[in-house]
Amino acid sequence: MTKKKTNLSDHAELPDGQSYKIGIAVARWNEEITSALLSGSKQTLIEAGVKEDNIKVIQVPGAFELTVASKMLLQTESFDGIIALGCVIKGETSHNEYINNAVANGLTQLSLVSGKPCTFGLLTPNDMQQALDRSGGKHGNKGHEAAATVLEMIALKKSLTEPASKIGY
Ligand code: DLZ
Repeated sequence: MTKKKTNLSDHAELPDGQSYKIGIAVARWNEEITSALLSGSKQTLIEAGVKEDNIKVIQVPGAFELTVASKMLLQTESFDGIIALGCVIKGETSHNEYINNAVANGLTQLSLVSGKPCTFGLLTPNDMQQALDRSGGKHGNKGHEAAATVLEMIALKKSLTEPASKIGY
């Protein structure tokens, strides 16, 4: 029987990231959570061989700003991919739905228009405990998964666009 997939990082082998350049946009809102996501992402990039000098982190006030910040990163430097990190906790109103949908749609559009992966490291929990569980707790660290995913997508793009060198002919 196949095991239900609950965690992207359980299954992913990290590609060699030593030539990769990656931008990270991280929201300050719910900073306790987003700083843990950031640590998870950076740790994964370093494990894959990405050079510290090739990782740029920028902070934004809240998750709503993640899309435009990701676009700014892509416009100003030649990043291979972007990781967007944030945490919107459900409250009394439906603000979380507007922000989460805007970020998901924005990052999707940005990925399509730029042709570069912009991964969704936005937690959308119902409460603080769910956020803690996903930022280094019992459900892992989604910052790690967003980083593993951007690495895999960059490697995929390179495998499609950079033909392997031919020897002998
Ligand atoms: C306004 C707001 C609220 C209520 N909640 C959150 C949240 O839980 N997480 C988050 O990252 N940002 C929140 N924000 C701020 C918005 O993302 C945004 O920064 C402001 O609406 C200004 O555009």
